[in-house]
Amino acid sequence: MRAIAFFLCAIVVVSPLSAQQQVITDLPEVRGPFTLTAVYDSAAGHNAFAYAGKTVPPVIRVLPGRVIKLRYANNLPRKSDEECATGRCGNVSNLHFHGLHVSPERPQDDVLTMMSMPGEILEYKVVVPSYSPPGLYWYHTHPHGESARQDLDGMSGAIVVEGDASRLVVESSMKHERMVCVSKRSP
Ligand SMILES: [Cu+2]
Repeated sequence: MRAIAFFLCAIVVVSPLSAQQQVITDLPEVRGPFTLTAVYDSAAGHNAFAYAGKTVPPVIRVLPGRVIKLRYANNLPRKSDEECATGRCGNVSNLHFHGLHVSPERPQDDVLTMMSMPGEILEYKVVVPSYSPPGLYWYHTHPHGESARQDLDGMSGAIVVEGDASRLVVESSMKHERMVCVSKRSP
């Protein structure tokens, strides 16, 4: 069977829910420097992003003109059971910041020369231009030959560029902004 996957995020504005009504937990959020780890999730049986002890990728929130500082630790096993485009996966990994108008040079959105083998760490400092339109973007792994497998494994997360007037409306109206990300994986 052909493997398929999708990743979809949306920002929704809702009224506060009571504890009984709360059926979806909020995604973790980061606004400052943080560490993202690539791990093998033995419970799920595939690779995953891990943050703060859970295999749930955080939502990166950033203002235009600021810098996303991120340490990406590749803790994937050296030997993989998964098949990639060119044969057995080598668990090489890196990150791509999808949709942002940022530099393709190291240590920013360099998917060509920034590459980590298992056991290695990449340090990203991604300058988000001051003219960046507020909105929803995403990050995912991008090692050529292996990114399809890793993205199918769900190694992706959301980026929110803040700063629009609608956020002020949300904060002044007692409404609650929630990020909902859905990903689906088939073998
Ligand atoms: Cu992309």
